[in-house]
Amino acid sequence: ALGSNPLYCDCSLKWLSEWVKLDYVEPGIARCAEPETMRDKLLLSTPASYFVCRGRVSNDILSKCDACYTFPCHNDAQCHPLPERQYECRCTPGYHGEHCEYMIDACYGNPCRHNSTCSVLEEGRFSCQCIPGYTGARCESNIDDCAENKCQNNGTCIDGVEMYTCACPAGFTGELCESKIPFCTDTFNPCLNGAKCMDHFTHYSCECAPGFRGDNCSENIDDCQNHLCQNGGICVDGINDYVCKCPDDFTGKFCEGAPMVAMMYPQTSPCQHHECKHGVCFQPNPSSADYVCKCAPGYSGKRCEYLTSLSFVHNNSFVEMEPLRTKPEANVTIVFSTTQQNGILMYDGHMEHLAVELFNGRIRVSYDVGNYPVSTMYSFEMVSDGRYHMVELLAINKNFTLRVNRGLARSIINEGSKDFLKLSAPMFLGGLPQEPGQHAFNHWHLRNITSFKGCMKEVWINHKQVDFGNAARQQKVTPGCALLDSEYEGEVDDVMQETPQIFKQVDPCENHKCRRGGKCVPNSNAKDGYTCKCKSGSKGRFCEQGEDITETSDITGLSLPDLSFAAFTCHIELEMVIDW
Ligand SMILES: [Ca+2]
Ligand SMILES: [Ca+2]
Repeated sequence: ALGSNPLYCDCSLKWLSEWVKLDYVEPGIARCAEPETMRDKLLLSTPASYFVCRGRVSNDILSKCDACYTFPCHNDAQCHPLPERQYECRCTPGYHGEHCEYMIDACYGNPCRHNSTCSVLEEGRFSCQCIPGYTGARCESNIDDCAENKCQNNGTCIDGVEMYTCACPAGFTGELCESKIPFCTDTFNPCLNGAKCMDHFTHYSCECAPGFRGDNCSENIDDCQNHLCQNGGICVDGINDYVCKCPDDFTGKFCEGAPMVAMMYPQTSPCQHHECKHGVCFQPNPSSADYVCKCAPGYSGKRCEYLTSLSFVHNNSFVEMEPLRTKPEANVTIVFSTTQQNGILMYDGHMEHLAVELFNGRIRVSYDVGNYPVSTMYSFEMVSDGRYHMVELLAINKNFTLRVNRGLARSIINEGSKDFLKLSAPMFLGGLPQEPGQHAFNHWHLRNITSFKGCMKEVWINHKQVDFGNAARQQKVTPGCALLDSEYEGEVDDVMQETPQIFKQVDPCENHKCRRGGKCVPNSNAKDGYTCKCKSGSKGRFCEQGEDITETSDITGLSLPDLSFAAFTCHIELEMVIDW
C-alpha cells in the first residue's frame, strides 16, 4: 500500500495529494517522511497547496530522476544517463577519467614509478616528485640505505624504502644481528628426549639418547624391526628396547616358553628353569636332562651370555672400550664385513695414537708412538666387498704389523726416541664420538670420520674375545650380523662353524722348492707363485745349481701356525713398508 512507503513530499507531489483526495484511494495512513517541514503530515488531510514548491528546489531532488541533471561530466563531456541513477561521461578529445577531469598529457598513465606524482612541465615533458626513499628522473631508483648500515656480525644489509634490514648469518639474530642465538640454553634447546644439545656457534646439534634419532631426536627408533618375539608374541616398541606381549600362556622375554612344555614334559624339564640369557632353550632329546641355548643374533656362549657380534648401522655408530693395553704388546683382531669404502674400524689415543680405518676399500693404519712424523700404511687387500675379512693388528713397541685375511704380514716402524705407545684414552671401535673424532680428523690421524657401517663378527683384544655387553658405551649398534647374514647366508654359516677356515689362503711358499738355502719370496707373477732368492754361489729357478753348500735349517718353508700371530711373524721375513 502507498502508506507503507516513506514519502518525500516535495513540491512535485501535488498531483499525488490531489489524486488521493479525489477518490479516497488511500484511506489515510500515507504520510510524509521528508522534507522536515512536511514530516508526519498525512497525504489525505494536508491541503494540496502544501505540496507546491516554494523557493529553489535543491539539486539533490532535481537529480533524482535525472542523474545528469547536475552536469557531472567535465570539460564539455557529454553525459548519458544509465539505469539505476547512474550516468556515463563521454569525454571530448584530449580528456580522460571517469568525469573527463584529466587531460591526456605527458603524465598520462603516470610515467613516474613507485607511486610518485607526475607534473606536466611543458608539451611532452613532465617531472616526477618522488616519494621519500626514491630518486631518479622517474623515481625508479631505490636510494641505497645500506651505504652506512649498522648490521653486525657479518649480517647482510638488505635495502628497503627509507630503511634497511639485516639478514643475519647462522647463529645470530636481532634487528642488527647483534645477538648470538643462545643455542642449548633453556630458551633455545630443541633437542628432545634427553638428548645432549651441542652449541657449534653457528648451529646446534643434538646427540640423541639411545633409542632416539632425528635432527632433534624426536623419533623413537622402532626397536621391533628385528624383534625376536616368538610364538605369535606381539612386539611392543620401547625406548632402545622392546617387550614381547605373549599370547595365551607363553612366557619368557621372547615368549619362548611354551605352555606345552609344562604338559608334555615332567616338571623336571630342564627348559622349565633354563639359564639361556639371550636365547631360547632347546631340548634336543626330551628324555634327557640336557638342554642347549639357541642364541639370539649376536650372542654366543653356552648360555648366550656374551654379545660378540655387532652391526654398526649409522654413520655415527661406535662402541667405547677401555684403553688398549700396549705392554708388552697390543694384539687386536677384527673379523668384519662391510660394503662401505670408508669408515673407522678402531681408534685409540689423542696425539699419540693407533688409528685403523677403511679408506677407499683398503685398511689404512696410522701409528704414532710420539715419534714425528707419524707412520702410516695401507693394506694391499681390498675389503669392502660385503664378505668377511679378518684384520690382525699387532703393536710391539715402535713396530706395528698388519695382516689381512691371514695373508702376508707387513710392518711399519715409528722410529724415534719414544719407545712405545702409551694410551690412556678410551679405545673406540667402529667409530668415534664427535669431539675425539674431529680432533683425530683435524690432526690427520683419520682420513674420514664416518663410522664403520657393517658388522663386526668377532673382535679379539690381547687374546680375549670382546664381549660388547661389557662395553663402556654403545651408540647406534645392534646385536648380530642379521643384515649381512641374509645377503651372504651360505658364507656366514661357514664362518659360524669354522671361522678361521674361510681365511685360509694358499701360501705360495708352503712346500716351496728353493734349494741350497734359497729364500722363498711370494711373487704372483712367477709361474710357481714364488721366486727363490738364492744365496751367493747358487743359481737357477730353485737355486739348484752351483757349489755344494750345506742347507741351513732356519730357512725352511713357511708353514703358518694358526693360533699365535706373534709366532707367525717370527717365521717370515716381514716386508717393511713405510708409507710417507
Ligand atoms: Ca632504499
Ligand atoms: Ca623404540
